[in-house]
Amino acid sequence: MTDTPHRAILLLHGPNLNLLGQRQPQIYGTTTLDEINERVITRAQASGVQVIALQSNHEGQLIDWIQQYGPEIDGILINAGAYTHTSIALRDAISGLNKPVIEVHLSNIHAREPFRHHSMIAPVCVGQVAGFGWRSYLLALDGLLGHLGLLES
Ligand code: CA2
Repeated sequence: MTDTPHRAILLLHGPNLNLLGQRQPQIYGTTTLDEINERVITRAQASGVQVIALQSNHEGQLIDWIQQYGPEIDGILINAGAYTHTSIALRDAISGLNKPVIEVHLSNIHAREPFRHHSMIAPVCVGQVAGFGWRSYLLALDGLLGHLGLLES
């Protein structure tokens, strides 16, 4: 009997995303972070993949988690919130990891204020999904699982 390798991904949420569903529903929708996590976990489970879901308002904490969990996981889905547009440190943590990372956004950052159009982390990610509300996360999960060869072609 051959053992199936254990697969796991990290689902990282950055600053203020803990408030999802409570404020600015016209931009970010009414779905809460817990509900998004549940939907991603359920979909990933169907492919035999475990999800470690974490949120922090602190840049250094996000970087610590990337360093801490990085060696054990197969890839990352990250909505870095506003750090997307500012954080060279986060970009360095991602590029130092050598694992596939997908950037996720609820809103279409390219259709918003000019300061949101640029992503510091996009060049070190496999791809970016933006503008589909909570469904952005499921689309990004599909992208990551496909990239890892865990989806049927
Ligand atoms: O569209 C996205 O997912 C963003 O990453 C969300 C960030 C924003 O800074 C990025 O430009 C785009 C902001 C998240 C703030 O989330 C809130 C949720 C509810 C109430 C207030 C803020």
